[in-house]
Amino acid sequence: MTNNNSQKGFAMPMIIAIAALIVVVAGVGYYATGKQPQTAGTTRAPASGETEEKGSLGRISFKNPKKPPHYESNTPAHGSVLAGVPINVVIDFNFDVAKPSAITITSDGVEYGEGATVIDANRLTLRRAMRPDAPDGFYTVSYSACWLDQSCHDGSFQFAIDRSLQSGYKDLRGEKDVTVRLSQILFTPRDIIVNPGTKVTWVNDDEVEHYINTDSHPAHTYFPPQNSKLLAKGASFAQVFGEPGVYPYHCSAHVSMTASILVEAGEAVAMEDKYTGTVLAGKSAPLLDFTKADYDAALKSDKLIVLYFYANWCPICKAEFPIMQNAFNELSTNKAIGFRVNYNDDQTDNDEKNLAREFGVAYQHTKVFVKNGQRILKSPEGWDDKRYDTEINKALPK
Ligand SMILES: [Cu+2]
Repeated sequence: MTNNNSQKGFAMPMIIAIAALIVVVAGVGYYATGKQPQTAGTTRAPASGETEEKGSLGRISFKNPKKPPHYESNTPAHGSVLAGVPINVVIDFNFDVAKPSAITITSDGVEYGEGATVIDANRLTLRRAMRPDAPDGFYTVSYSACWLDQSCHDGSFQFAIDRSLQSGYKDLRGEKDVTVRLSQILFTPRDIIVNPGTKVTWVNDDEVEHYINTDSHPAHTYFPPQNSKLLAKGASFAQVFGEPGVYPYHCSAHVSMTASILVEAGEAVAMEDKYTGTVLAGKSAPLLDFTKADYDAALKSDKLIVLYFYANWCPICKAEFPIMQNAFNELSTNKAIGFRVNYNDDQTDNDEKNLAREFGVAYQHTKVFVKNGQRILKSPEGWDDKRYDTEINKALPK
């Protein structure tokens, strides 16, 4: 990575923090106690009272949740940080709830709950809509859960909204129909932004069976239309998302499968504006100066990633890299993304060192192809323009 972008020094710590947060979320499994999957996507649920530095909210500290008798779960999850406003808050019980149960959702003393508290038809869920203009910040949900015997019981939990987390989402607002593949026990792409009215279709590519389930687990009450039947290989499930807001979801069969849909009206952010690294070539398929944030975002897509390990003292690199730039300029696909990764020179940073180590790169001018997180090619040979064309086209996702 070269430091020819003055904003980079400022933006990188935050981006690394977000990237680290995403990794943490991906790696965390069930709650130790409740057997409940984490809230999906770029959100997480730290242990109660845990303090974490992340995103634009700085240090985050959540109080302990208060759980009344017969409490089961809630969405958003306690301690989760969401990339947008939840469409509603739901609290699930294993006992019939009754009037006058009530939910308040406040931040800095302002109420962001909208309309009345609703008791679902099954009588096990309390629900309240949230104002779509709720700002970034911390939210406390306080509720009174009443039983048929008229006794009421207090509970509370907290979550946060941090829209800067949207930088980790794949912006698909240019598309009316979006497909998410269930592949290798993951949702791909995982966290996405779509326009209101977009139809999202999930297709199972795996041999194992999957579900699409709205949070929480196992109540699945946040947005009930987003609950599929068991999906065998080749089976699909579709849902149109109308109301703006964030939709955390998961697969009930696999803890690694959490994701999030953000429904928000707008234009897809232009690709060039989305990168933190300098664009060195390419239009539909960009070739970038490596940054960890851009690389991590690419890893979350189904794109072919082409890495060039480049040393600024190496004459072969200097001669070959322009050939790679030409190759990217001529690509008409948006299914490839390239990175120039500094290697063994005075501009090599730790992320770049780690990447070289991860892929066992022993020489400068080595090319590495990565697809779906797997290294599919490593070549230390010098390539001409024809070889670039052949190798990239051969490896592009179908
Ligand atoms: Cu699954």
